[in-house]
Amino acid sequence: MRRAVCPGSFDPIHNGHLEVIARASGLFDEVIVGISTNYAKKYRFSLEQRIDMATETFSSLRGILVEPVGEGLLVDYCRQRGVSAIVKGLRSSSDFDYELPMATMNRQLSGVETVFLPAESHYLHLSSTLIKEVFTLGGDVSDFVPRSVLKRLVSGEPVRDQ
Ligand code: COD
Repeated sequence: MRRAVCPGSFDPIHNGHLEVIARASGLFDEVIVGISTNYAKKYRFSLEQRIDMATETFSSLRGILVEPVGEGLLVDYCRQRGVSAIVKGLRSSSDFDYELPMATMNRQLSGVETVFLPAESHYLHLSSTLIKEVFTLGGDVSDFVPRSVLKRLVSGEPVRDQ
């Protein structure tokens, strides 16, 4: 079984993420949407909420699992879960500059390869940060996020403790 992980903060998950994850699932037998925790980062949504939003989004799709990847090295998680590839979406050359050293480090540490998928042109501009800003300033983000996310943004669901 060829298993890959699509890691990210997913704070919140958006349609650019969805598109890359769906394409990854066509390349691997199983794709794990790996929700990361970095205690240096301030998230809008708790880990539990980020997991719930992604789980609701992919609930009807076979071969896509959602789980936390912990706060340690991603390659340690990959070893524990039998993951052979990390899949990342690339929007721009700055994404590439940021991702390339991590991909090289991860391969040298563990042999786990990173597969880069170019972002769909329609979603090149999407980031979780921009979506939160547009929403906070009163913009309509319904074309950019799945229903599970819109619901929580609109309801103003507060961050739940983890
Ligand atoms: N279209 C396509 N792909 C997109 C889009 C879009 N519009 N927006 C984002 N993406 C991609 C990103 O490029 C990224 O690959 C992924 O989706 C997740 O995005 P985010 O913003 O939710 O996630 P980040 O950038 O906060 O996540 C960073 C990671 C957690 C993936 C990274 O820091 C990591 O791998 N950490 C693990 C810890 C570790 O092992 N560190 C040592 C590395 S050598």
